[in-house]
Amino acid sequence: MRRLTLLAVFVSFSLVSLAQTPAPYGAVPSARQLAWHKLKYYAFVHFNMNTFTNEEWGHGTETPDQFNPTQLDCRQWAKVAKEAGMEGIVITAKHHDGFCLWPSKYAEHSVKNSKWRDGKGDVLKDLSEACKEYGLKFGVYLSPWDRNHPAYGTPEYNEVFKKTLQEVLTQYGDVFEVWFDGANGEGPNGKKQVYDWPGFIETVRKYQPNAVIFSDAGPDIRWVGNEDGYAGETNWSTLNRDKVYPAYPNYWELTLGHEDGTHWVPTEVNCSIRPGWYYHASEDNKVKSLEHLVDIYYSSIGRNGNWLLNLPVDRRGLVHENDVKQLMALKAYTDKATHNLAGGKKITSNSVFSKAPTFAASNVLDNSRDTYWAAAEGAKQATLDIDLGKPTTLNRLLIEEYIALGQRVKKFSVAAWQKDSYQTIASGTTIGNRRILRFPTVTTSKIRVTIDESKASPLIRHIEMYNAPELIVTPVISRNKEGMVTIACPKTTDPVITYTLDGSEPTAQSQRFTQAVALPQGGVVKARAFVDNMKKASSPVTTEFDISSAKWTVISTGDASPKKEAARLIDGNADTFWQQRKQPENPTSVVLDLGESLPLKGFTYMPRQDGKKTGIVYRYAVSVSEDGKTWTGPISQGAFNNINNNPVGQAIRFDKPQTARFLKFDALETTEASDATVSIAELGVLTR
Ligand code: FUL
Repeated sequence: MRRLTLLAVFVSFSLVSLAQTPAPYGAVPSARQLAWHKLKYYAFVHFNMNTFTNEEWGHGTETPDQFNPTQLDCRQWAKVAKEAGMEGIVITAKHHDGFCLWPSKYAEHSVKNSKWRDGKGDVLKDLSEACKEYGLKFGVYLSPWDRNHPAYGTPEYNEVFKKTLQEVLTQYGDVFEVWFDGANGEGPNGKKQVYDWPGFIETVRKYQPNAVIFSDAGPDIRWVGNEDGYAGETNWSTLNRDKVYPAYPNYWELTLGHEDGTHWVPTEVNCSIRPGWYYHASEDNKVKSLEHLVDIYYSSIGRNGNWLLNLPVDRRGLVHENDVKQLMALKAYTDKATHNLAGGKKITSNSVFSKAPTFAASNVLDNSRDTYWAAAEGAKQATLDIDLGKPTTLNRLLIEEYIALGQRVKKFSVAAWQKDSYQTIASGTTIGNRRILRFPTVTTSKIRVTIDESKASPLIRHIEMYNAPELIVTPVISRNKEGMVTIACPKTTDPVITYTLDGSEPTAQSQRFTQAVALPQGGVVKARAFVDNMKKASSPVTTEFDISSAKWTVISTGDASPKKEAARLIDGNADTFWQQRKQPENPTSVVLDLGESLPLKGFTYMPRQDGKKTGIVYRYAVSVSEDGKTWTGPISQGAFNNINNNPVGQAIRFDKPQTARFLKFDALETTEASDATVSIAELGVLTR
C-alpha cells in the first residue's frame, strides 16, 4: 500500500513536471554544439605550401624554403575578417603535403626548416594573437593524409598525428573548431593508413574540450556534401552518425542529413570565394560576384548551416584586394538586408503549450534567443499571426526553432494578408537552427506563419522579417565555337549591358552590348548590367578567353570512329558534355586537330557541370604532335587534384611551351575507379 502511494505521488509529480516544459524530441545538441550554433559566418584561410607552388594538392616533395611570404600579416587577415562581419578564422595548419605552419617537433616539413624569418616564424602564433586582438575565434584545419611524413602508412603515424594535434591544441590558446579533412588522393598504389579516429577525437577532447570537431561524420559538425556553398533546402541536423565515416561515398546524404538520425551533427557549409582553395594569380579575376555570394549566404546561413567562407591568402601573405572588395560588398548588402521589421510587434497563436505564459507567442518576436513559443502538447500544426501594425514592405523571413529540445518542423508556410484574406507567399520544409525564406516583395500589415507538419509540437524561438535590397543579376559572358561573345542577363528585364575589352572597369558610359562580339583569338571581357535608367548597376564580371575552337575538330576519341557527340567537348558550352565507355585495356584518348600550328603553353579540362560525378577525369597525360602521327610526350602528366569535391575548370601549364597542331588527351583514371565511362565538358588549350 505504502509502495502504491509512493508510486502514485511519483507519477503525478512526473506528470506535473512533464506538463511544465516540453519534452525533448529525438537527438539533441550538446553544450559545445549549442555554442557553435550561435555562430553563423567565419573564415577559412587556405595558406600553406600550395600558395607558393601554385597547387591545390601538394606532393610533399617541396623544399621548406619554397614557403616564403614576403609581407605576411595575420593582423590584416583578422582585420578584414572582423570588418566583414566574420566571427573567427580556421587556418590550414597542415594540408595534404604535410607542411606545418608552425615549428613542429614531429615533422621536418615545417616552417622551422625554411629561410622564412630564419626558421623562427610561426604562422599559428601570429594568427592566434591577431584573432585575440580582433575578438575572433581561432580554429585549425589539419589533414590526416600526409604525403611527406616518413611514418605515413604505418601505425606509428597515428601517434605522430596525435602529438601534432597536441602541439597545435596546447600552444595557441582557445581553439573553437578542429577541421579534419577526409580527402585522400593516394590512388590504388598509394600508401594506406588506417586512421585512429577515436584516438584523434580523444586528443581534441582532452586539450580543447569546447572545440567542435568537423568531418564527414562529425562527431560534432558535418560536411555539407559539396564545396559549392549549398545546404539542402531540407536540412536535418540529425545524422545516423555510426553509418557515416570520413570520405563517406554517399556524400549527397550529408546535404540533407538523416531525418530522425541517431545523433545531432549539424552542417557547416564550406566554399571558397574563388574557384580554388589556394591562391592562384590566374584567379584574381574570378572572385565570386556579390550576387553569387548573396545566393550562397541564403543557401548556407539561410538553410540551417554555418558558413565557412575560404579566403585564399596570397603569396605576399595578405588577403588580396579583390577578395577584400567583395567581402565588404557582401557585408554592406547583408547589413541592409537584415534590418528587422517585426521586432516587438504583436503576435498571437492558435495553440500554446499548457497555456502557460512562459511559452507565449510573444517570445518569438522578443530579443532573446533563449525564450520560445511552444504549441500545445501533441499539436503537429499551429499558426502564428503577426500584426505589423501598418502596411510594411518585405521579401525575407527568418525563422528559428528552439533546437535545444530537438529539430521538429518538417513543413511550414508564410502567408501575407492581402485585401481580405491570407495569400501564401512562401513555403519551406525544415527550419532547424535558422532558416531564411526569400520571396517576391510584398506589402502587407499582417503575416501568418503556419507550421504545417511537425514531428512533435513545434517550438519556435525567433522570427524576423526584412526588406532586402534588390540585386541586379550579374551578366553571363559566353563565347561560342566560332569565337562570338554574347553577354546576357538571365532573369532581368531589359537591362542595359556595357562592356570593355581593354581590362578597364565597365561604366555607364562604356560600350553597350547590342550584338555578339567577335573574339576568336581570345581576350579579356568585362561587363556590367544597369537598370532603372542606368541608376542601378550589377557588380562587374570578368571572363578571360584563350583562342577559340573555331578551326578545331575532334579527329579521334580512341574509339574506332569519331562520334558526332564528340563535338560537344569543343563547342564552347560547358553545359554539354561528351561521354564514352572506358576502353578495357587502353586509356580513353581524345585527339584534337587545332587546324593550325599553335604555340601551346598548356591545356584546359572542364569537367561535366551537371552536378554528377560519373566519368570525371582524375589522372591525365597530354601529348602533342605536328602531323598527328609522330607524338611528343607525354609533355604533361598528373592529377586534377580535388576535382571530385570541387569540379571546376582546370588549367594546366606545360613546363615548356610546345608548338603543335595536334593535342592528345589521355584519361588515365577517373575519380571513381568503378566508373564505366569518361566524361569531358570542354577541352581547350592555353596559348597566352
Ligand atoms: C578538401 C581538400 O582536399 C581541399 O584541398 C580543401 O582543403 C577542402 C577544404 O577540403 O577535402
